[in-house]
Amino acid sequence: MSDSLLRHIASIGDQFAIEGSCVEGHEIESGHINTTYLATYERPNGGRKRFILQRVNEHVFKDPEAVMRNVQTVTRHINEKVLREKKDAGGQTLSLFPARTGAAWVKGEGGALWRCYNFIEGCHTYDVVENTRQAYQAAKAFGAFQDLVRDLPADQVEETIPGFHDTRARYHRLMEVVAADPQGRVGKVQEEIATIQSYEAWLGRLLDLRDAGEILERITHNDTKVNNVMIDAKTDEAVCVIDLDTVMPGLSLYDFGDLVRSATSPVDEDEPNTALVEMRMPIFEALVEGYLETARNFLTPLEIELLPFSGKVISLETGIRFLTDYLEGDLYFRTSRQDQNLDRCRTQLQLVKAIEEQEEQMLAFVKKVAG
Ligand code: ADP
Ligand code: GN1
Ligand code: MG
Repeated sequence: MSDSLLRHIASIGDQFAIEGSCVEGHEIESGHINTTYLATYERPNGGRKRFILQRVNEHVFKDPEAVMRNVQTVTRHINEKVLREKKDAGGQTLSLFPARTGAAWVKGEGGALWRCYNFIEGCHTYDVVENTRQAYQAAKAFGAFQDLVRDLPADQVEETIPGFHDTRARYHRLMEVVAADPQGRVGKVQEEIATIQSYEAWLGRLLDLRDAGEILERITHNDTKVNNVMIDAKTDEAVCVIDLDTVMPGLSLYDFGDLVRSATSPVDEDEPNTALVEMRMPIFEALVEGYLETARNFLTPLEIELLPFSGKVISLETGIRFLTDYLEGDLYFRTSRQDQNLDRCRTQLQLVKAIEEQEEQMLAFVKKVAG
C-alpha cells in the first residue's frame, strides 16, 4: 500500500460520514467496470471498520446519477423487505453509507461519482467456482434476489444501459465495427467473426419470445456473473448479491444464463488456452437446483425449459461484446494486458460450443429436477 494511494483513498472516504481515520486501503481489481477500493477506518475507540468506496464508471454508465438512484431504490427495497419478511438470501445486505452532507454519493475531481458501501465481511468472490456448493449457493442467491426485486414497479427503476441484453443489437453493432475496423484488428479475428455469424439464426430467440409475449420481462439483476455474489469464506454459503448497477427490466433467463457462463468453466474468463474451457455438468446441475429452489415459484414452464439455452445465448452475447471492444481498442472492459479481450471472446465462443454439445443432457437434467 503506497502512501499516495492511501491518501487518495482517504480523501474519498473522508467525505463520507465515517468516524475515525483511514489506516489502510487498496484497490480490488476483480470487476471489469468500476474502480473499487477497500478502505479500513480506525474508530476513536480503537476498533476497525471496513468500507467499499466505488467510482461509478461514467464511460459505461452515461447517467451515473440514474445508476445511484436505482441503487438507492433497490437497496432500500431489499433492506425493508428483509427486515419485514426476514427473507434474506444469506445474512448481510448491501447498504449505501451516506456522505457527510447527507447525500447518497459524493462528486469528486472531474465529476467522478463515488459511493460508499458497507463491506460484506468474512466473504470471498470467486472468478472460478471451486465446487458445486458454491454454484448451488450463488444460483440460489440470485434467484432469491430476483424474487425480492421483481415487485419493484418498473417506473421506479431507470434503464442504466439501454439495450444491455439486446443480443441482436449487440451482433449488429459488432458487424458495424467489423466494417469500420477502427484499430486494424479485423484481419486477426476472421475465424471468430465467422463463428459468431454462424449463430445468427438463434441469437435473438429470447428477444423474439419476449416480443411475442411468451416470456415476461421482470426487474432483474442483469449482471449475475458469479463474482457478483459474496460467498462466506468458511461455509461457502452465499451471503449477499452485489454489483447492482444494472438492476432494471430484463429477462430472468439472462440472469440464469450468465451464471452458467461465468460459473461452469474451470478456468478464468481470459484463459488464453481455450482447450481448457469446459461446461462442467455437475456445476450446471448445482446451478439449476439452487436457482429453482428460489425462482421456481415465479418462472414459467417455458422459462424453465430454456435454462440450458440461456447459458449458450449469453455466452455468445458476451463473446460478441468482448470482440467488439477488442476491435474498438479496449475502451469498455478493464484490461491489464494486450489481447485480453480477444482471449475473453475466445473462451466465450468455446463455452457456446461446449454448451451446444451438452445441451440435450442439460435439458434432460432440468426436466428431471423441474418434474
Ligand atoms: P464492477 O462493476 O467493477 O464489477 P463490483 O461492484 O462487482 O464492481 O465490485 C468489484 C469487486 O469488489 C467484487 O467482485 C467484490 O470482490 C468486491 N466488492 C464490491 N462490493 C463489495 C462489498 N460491499 N463488500 C465486499 N466486497 C465488495
Ligand atoms: C462486466 O462489472 P462486472 O465485471 O461484474 C459487465 C458484464 C459482463 C462481464 C463479463 C456493466 O461485469 O455485463 O458480462 O463484465 N458489466 C457491465 O465479465 O457491462
Ligand atoms: Mg462486478
